Amino acid sequence: MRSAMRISAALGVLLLSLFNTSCSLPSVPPPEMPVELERPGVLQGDRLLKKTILIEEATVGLVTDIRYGEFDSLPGAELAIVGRSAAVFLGETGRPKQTIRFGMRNTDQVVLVDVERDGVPEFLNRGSWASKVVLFEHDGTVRWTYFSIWGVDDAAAGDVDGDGRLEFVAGLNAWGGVNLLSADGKEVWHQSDGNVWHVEIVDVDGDGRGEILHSNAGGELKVLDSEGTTVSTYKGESYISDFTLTQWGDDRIPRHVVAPGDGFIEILHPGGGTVATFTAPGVAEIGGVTRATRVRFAGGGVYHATLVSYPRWGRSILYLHDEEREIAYQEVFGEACQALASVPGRNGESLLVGCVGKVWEYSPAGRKRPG
Ligand SMILES: [Ca+2]
Ligand SMILES: [Ca+2]
Ligand SMILES: [Ca+2]
Ligand SMILES: [Ca+2]
Repeated sequence: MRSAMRISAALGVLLLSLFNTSCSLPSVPPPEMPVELERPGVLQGDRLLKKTILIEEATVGLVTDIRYGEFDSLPGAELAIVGRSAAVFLGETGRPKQTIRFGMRNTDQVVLVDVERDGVPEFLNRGSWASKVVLFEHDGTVRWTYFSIWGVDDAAAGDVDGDGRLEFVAGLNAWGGVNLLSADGKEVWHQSDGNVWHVEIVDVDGDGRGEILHSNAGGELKVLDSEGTTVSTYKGESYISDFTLTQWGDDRIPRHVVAPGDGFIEILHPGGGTVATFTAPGVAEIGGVTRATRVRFAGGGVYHATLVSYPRWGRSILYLHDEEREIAYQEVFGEACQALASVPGRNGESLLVGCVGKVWEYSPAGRKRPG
């Protein structure tokens, strides 16, 4: 009964987010905003961190991905700020080197990918009911699009067969199931399931090939191999719809699951099993967009950062939990910020939060900005 109510509530959230709050669904009352989200500001740990604006660039729109790496043929790393409308690459001086505008509007969550691993990044619009899955070329033109009559909930990129080229997986709404797409965006296989809210490709068993990890109408997580065969199905403490990946323990790349619950954040092994639970007042189980990263500040402070964004309430909440799993920092934003990253500086890392046309940089208070 409880799980049926959760599915109904999750459907309601999805429909309401689609048709905005003007749509009334009498059978599913809209969830109330947690009281902790009402007033934007730093709620805890205001002496821990210093917050500055890294970049303000309206042309990017809502920032949905931030990546640090070698993204052009010139020496030195770049910081990629990817938004719904454009991507900006910053050089080591912090100045923009290149701006790429996307040749299609109506995007949702655009992330940086490199399909051929040739060092030239492309961009994936992960898609939603309101937008297609789109692979943009490096110059922002459209390479291919994918859509389904069921509606897309999410899509992700990863190498499932270990040949060095990325495949794509699309999670579809209602009874659309899960579809694996080739590097060219063509359907390879289909597996049935209900409401595939969120998908990722992650190497669950450590053999160098990615497995498909997705949530479903039952609030479960499911692991599929490269052929689409179910490897495992498991549940967390909460109903899992949206989730994200983070580094935990010895992870060199993000591969542990982060799922929001009502008032807490749960970290799970990608193959199943809870490894940590963080108290997080104001976090709601359903309707959020979750981002997470580990951050190692100068001076040795190591924190697990989680950002949960609620488009329907125009709010997001940032938590930093310390190694004792206590809340070290808590901030509410008066907008639905959707990007979080830790990036290296000269002494330690800094934490970046991407909002609408803007990226905030957090570094330890009382120290010079690293980098
Ligand atoms: Ca470079
Ligand atoms: Ca490429
Ligand atoms: Ca491949
Ligand atoms: Ca694997």
